Amino acid sequence: MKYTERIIAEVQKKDAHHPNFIQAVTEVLESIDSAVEAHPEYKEASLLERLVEPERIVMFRVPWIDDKGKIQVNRGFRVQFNSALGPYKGGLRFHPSVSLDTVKFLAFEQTFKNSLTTLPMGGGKGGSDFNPKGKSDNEVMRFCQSFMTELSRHIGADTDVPAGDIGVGAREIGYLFGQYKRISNQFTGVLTGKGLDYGGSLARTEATGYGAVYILQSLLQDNDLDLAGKTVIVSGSGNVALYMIQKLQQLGAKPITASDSDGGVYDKDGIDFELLQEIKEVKRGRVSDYAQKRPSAQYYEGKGVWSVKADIAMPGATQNELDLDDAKTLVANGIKALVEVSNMPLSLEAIKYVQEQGILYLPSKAANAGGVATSGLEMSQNSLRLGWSFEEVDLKLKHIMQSIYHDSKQAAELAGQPGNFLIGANIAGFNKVAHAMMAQGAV
Ligand code: NDP
Ligand code: 2IT
Repeated sequence: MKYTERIIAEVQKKDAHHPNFIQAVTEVLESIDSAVEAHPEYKEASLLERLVEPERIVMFRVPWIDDKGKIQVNRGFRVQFNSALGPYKGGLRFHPSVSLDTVKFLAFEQTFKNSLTTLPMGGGKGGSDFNPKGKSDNEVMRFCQSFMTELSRHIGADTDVPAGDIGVGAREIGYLFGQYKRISNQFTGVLTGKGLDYGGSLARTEATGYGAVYILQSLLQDNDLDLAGKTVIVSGSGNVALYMIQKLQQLGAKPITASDSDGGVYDKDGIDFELLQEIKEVKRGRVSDYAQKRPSAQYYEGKGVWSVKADIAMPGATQNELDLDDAKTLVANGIKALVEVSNMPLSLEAIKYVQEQGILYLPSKAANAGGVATSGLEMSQNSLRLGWSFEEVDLKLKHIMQSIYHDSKQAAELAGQPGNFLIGANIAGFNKVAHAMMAQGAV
């Protein structure tokens, strides 16, 4: 049995109750096999055993008082997965579906993604099963203050730097930062995604969506295709999906769908970015509100957007949003490219199918790395105690996405799998982490 296969089997056994984590580990280990086999010293050093075991997991009670004066209790998590390349870095997710499995898979993925950015960041992720939806601002604030009261013991600008993810945006980061500052008596870059008035970076809000479109551009150009004029199906309507839609339009493409957990909208005239932004960011509304305001839009309750015919698909909502049947529908509809923008949006079978069918495919570790890369740039600005212009940050983001494309492509070629960006991104991300872990000894 190969070393990678043995470790996958061990994780399946040890973490049998963590299916998403098993899925993420399987995807990575299967694809880095050639890079691992080329270095017998990795097996000697039990490198993979260490790579799949988080350095530290913190789980805690989050009690908070709702508007009726009742004490509510949620569960909080922070998984500090790997610090070989820098302080733990990764977002916080507030969603009722969040479990230890969710944050473990995300922190594992984050380790390789952060490596791909080439910035000095280790991998971590956290969150809670708290649902911000339908809560008042005061309730969200009291929850965030309680959450940070415990989390503050475990993080720091040189230790672990959280950011946003699903359910954690500018409002939540503001409350979390305020409480950290109050407890620690320090104004430091302990969180990213901060407001522009208090240490945030220009272009961080837009970065994940913009970055995904920049790397899509590299992929299309490399294949003699033009982004202008292409129709794109997008899922989600949160931070990532919104700014992906904006950048696609700026570059002449036509995004025609958006969705949330209640349903999807198809707008034959192309999504009206300002209207969707107003509904989602200002009013905290639903995509069904969008459909009501746009005569050209159709709303599909409870349905995904994958049956809409288009040139390109960019899932941007959550994990496992496309299974094998959805992938077959996309291929049957003549899709040319699929860019994963949410974390782990495709099942293992769906990825395999899309690749076998010769669809241009970019995995999420490469495609959504622009968010955390710009968080890395926010950390740099905080350390320097100065701020760069939007154009400067955006240009750096563009260069990072181009170099992720190039490094992943090159790693795939070296592995004898030209054009396989799953293998390329995973190997390029893994190599750096592996070298650093070997250099740092048995830790
Ligand atoms: P938001 O909370 O801003 O938006 C999430 C969107 O996805 C909403 O439209 C939400 O709909 C939908 N959604 C969430 N959970 C589900 C679900 N279980 N089923 C169906 N729809 C769902 O989050 P982001 O836009 O920040 O994150 C989207 C994805 O991108 C996530 O996978 C995240 O991990 C990833 N990502 C985010 C980065 C960032 O910088 N923010 C960076 C890199 C990756 P509803 O309102 O109904 O819940
Ligand atoms: O999944 C991700 O990369 C994020 N949610 C962003 C993490 C960060 O630290 O900016």
